[in-house]
Amino acid sequence: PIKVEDDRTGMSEETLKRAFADQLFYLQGKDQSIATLNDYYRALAYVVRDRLLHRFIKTIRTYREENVKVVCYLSAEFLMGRHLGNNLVNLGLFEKIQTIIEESGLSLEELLEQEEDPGLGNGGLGRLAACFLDSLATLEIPAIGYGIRYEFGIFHQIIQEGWQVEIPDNWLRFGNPWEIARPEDTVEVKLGGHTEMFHDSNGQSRWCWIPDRTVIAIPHDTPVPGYQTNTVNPLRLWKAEASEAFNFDAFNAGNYDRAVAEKINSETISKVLYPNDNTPQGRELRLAQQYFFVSASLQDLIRLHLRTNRSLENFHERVAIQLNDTHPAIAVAELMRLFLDEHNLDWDTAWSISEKTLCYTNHTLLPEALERWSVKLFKRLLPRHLELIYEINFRFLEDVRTWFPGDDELAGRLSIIEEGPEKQVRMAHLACVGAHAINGVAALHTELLKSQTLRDFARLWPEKFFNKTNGVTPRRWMLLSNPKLSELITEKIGDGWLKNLDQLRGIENCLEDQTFRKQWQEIKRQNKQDLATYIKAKRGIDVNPDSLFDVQVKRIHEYKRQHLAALHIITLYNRIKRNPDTDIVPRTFIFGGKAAPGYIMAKLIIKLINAVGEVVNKDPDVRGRLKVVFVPNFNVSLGERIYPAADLSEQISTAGKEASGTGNMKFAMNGALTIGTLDGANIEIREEAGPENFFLFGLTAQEVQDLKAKGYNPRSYYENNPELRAAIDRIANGDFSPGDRDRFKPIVDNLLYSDPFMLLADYQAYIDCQQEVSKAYRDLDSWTRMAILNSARMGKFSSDRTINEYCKEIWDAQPVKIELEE
Ligand code: DL6
Repeated sequence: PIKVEDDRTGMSEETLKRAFADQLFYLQGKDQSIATLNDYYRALAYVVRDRLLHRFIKTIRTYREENVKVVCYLSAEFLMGRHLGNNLVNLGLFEKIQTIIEESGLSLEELLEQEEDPGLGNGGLGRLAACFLDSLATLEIPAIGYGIRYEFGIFHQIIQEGWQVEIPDNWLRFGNPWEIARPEDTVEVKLGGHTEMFHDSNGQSRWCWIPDRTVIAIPHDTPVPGYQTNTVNPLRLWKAEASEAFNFDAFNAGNYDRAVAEKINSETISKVLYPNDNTPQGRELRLAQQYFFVSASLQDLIRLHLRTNRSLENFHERVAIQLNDTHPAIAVAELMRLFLDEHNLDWDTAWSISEKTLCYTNHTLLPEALERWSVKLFKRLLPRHLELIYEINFRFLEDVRTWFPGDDELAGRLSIIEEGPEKQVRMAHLACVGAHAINGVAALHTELLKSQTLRDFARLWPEKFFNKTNGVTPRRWMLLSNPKLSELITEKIGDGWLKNLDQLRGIENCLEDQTFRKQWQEIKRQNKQDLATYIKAKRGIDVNPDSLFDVQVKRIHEYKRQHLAALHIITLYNRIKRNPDTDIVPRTFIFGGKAAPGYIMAKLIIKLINAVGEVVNKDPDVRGRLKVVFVPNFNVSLGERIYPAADLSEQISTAGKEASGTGNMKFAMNGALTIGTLDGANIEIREEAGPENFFLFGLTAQEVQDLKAKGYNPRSYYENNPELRAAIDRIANGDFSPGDRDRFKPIVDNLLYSDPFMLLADYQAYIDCQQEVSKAYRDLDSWTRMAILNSARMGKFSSDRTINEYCKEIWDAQPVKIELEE
């Protein structure tokens, strides 16, 4: 056996120092006299990667040798965030490396800042996938994340004159030390063409697919370590390349242009992430992306399976595939195609194995966010899959008709194909029919799925439905991002909470300890000061760390109602303008989040927030008591700075619209109080924290529906509420758009004449509730008690709890210990 050199694995300070110098010299080709910060970052990254690699290799070997069941998480997005800090934390090397780096006269913080934040996701859905990978490895569950290695991740957002401007995210420009290309595991993915009836020598006939192009999928693996375990699971992301042979044919035929065009075309597939959150883009390239990574992943899984198993009959006993929303739902048809056309299983066997393997998570209730693909497009890109979908649908609807004879409407509602002027494939229906488990991501969300969005499926198969309330990893979202608070907690209750977040309850015992409360407060104050320094550097705005930090960071979307928060700010401003001596609690309103580039209303909301800031921040009457800051380019790294510094977490979506939310959990863990509606996981956060430690306002999901049904007239709220009217008038009059009075007219008109997200109905309740918030903040000690209780009671929202539930109730997956030889 090959003996691994100690310099690559050793964890002692001596070895780590030597390894650092070695990597700098031999990998970066530099010594200390000429090395840049980026050289040091890369040298350190390789030191850490080396320590992951032998665990990684051992993990994979163990899985294969023990023929274990593996969880495969198929997701079009993985919003991993920076790797270096997290890997140091999970390997238990953070402090040691910090000392070494500081002894070399460098700052670890500065080196960590050198890493590009890999933004291969849009928001909650992609970040959830990343938290799940951390929990899977920490719980020692054999798992693979499968996705796309986008060359360009989510765009960088800059703010110019208050407007969002998008800059391409060329994150791979300087290489990526965390990934390892595995060209030997390349697979081919076919696209296009047509199908033909094929007769074999036994007189059997069947359809077969004659594709017209092939794309090569090259896997790039990123090791994902668990916290204080030896498990290091792979995140396997596929890069698209042109098939050599294909280009060659065209090239040889003298068609050079076509060869080049096809090469570019193929490589486009993994070029860029679609920057849409909760609003799918019905583009052909997007469907090609989905099929590309699903096909590559399923082929990879079947290959891996057949390496240690004699047949596919036990595939579902060795593999559980989770579909992260409908983006990978084409897996239902692709798995059938592979089983039938490539591995010669009969339909019933193939279907039974496929169904037992697949599980589907729904992440949205917004009807416009449910993916549909036109049958025409499907036929052009995936003709064989369309046939299979028709066959699956035919068999399914036959069953429906037997179970509910005569109910033709039911069959129409359940059908995978939506009839109409242009026929569509309903991807959520495909996923529901093809999976044995369907889940929502918070209790209310699952209830609404069962009673509304997927009602007919829930009637058909109640046993398929589960709730799996989301969670987040406390390693990144507490230990790494809020080290001071984590240290204080560990000092009081030991470090068991990092693997069992329920233990946080232990800090409730310190509630009466005044010194503890003071320490807690002081840490929050320091985190706020750090954020204030960052804001000053980025935006040139002075903010007062003793003011209440009122924060809303998330994608910009009308249903999330950033503009309701803007109406609150304008209301406070109006009060000051009416009476400059009015007694108000100083607040800093911090916003962050990206708008989809084509979402005009969301972009206008960003402009409005910045415009309000321009006026409020500079008005002498305000005397600095209100500050409005839009922090550009909200991403995982920025989240790590912001959550620990928040006093108030804004979770103010229209009830029934936010599936779960996960930022809400990160805030509360870090001791922010929530102002929120009864939506998504807010409900469960409030239950855990205690209603007395949560600022609740607004219509319930039921009330929202009732009001809509009754006939909602937003204008009557405007007419009958002078403060609301004054706030909206200030926008409409052009006070925030000098020289362009009508700039915000689309927002004003939308609110007055349709207001689909019912801001006006919730306005007064929100303003009153904010008044309660201000009152509570005046007594900082009592506020701190509530903050401590919030943090102490967030154990439920560890993604470890979520993953444990998936393992037991959906995946039937067990932990596997990875032993390292000495
Ligand atoms: O489940 C993760 C996350 C939820 O916390 C958010 O509430 C929800 O909006 C988000 N859903 C999506 C849907 N995108 N699509 N399709 O991002 O999922």
